[in-house]
Amino acid sequence: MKYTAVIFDLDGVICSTDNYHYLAWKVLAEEEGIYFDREINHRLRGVSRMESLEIILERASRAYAGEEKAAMAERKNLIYNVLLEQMTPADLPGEVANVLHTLKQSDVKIAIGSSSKNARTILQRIGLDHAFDEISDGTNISHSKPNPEVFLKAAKMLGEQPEDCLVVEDAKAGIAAAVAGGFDSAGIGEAAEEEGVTYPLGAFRDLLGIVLG
Ligand code: B16
Ligand code: MG
Repeated sequence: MKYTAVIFDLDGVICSTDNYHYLAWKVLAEEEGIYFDREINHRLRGVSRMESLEIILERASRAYAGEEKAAMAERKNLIYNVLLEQMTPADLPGEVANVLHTLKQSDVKIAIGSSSKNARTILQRIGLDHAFDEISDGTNISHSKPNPEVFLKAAKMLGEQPEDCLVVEDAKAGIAAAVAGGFDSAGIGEAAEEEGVTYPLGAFRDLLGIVLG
């Protein structure tokens, strides 16, 4: 076995919640008359809620006070949570479910390493609330990716060293966080092209060959 544990990012790796993030931010942006599109939304992957808002406000025509920003982030989260109510176990891809099951059967520890404060809600909606050994998410970190804190905390919770864990990511910020923390990484989609990625993943199931060797 090449790795004793695998730390999975959530949004864009286990399930696809990026469209809900887009739709919720779009409501806010339109209310404020700020230009926002899917390309800008792409830059929000793996980045915290407040940092996402700062990226959106780059296009604003006026400055926003701290309390206004906090209220906007809270409102976005309320809209996002309403959208999340549509999610069901059908939103968990079968290939992902199979890989998680095989890793568990092979005694590989699995954890979540997500910037989201809604990670537990999402996992519950897709039927994975008891699937992971540990969950490190936006509720237990002070620094968002590309800071490695979320992955270092996940490794610590698992009782593993970074070099024994593989991080699976879809975002530039996530691969940078893995590199900064001393983790090998597997990159999905565009993250497969990122500098520093250890394994570009063609298909999710390729993880099994990498981890179980
Ligand atoms: P929340 P990940 C990230 O999830 C999303 O990719 C990013 O777009 C979002 O801003 C961030 O979570 C915070 O989410 O508002 O729910 O706390 O990719 O790290 O699983
Ligand atoms: Mg992600």
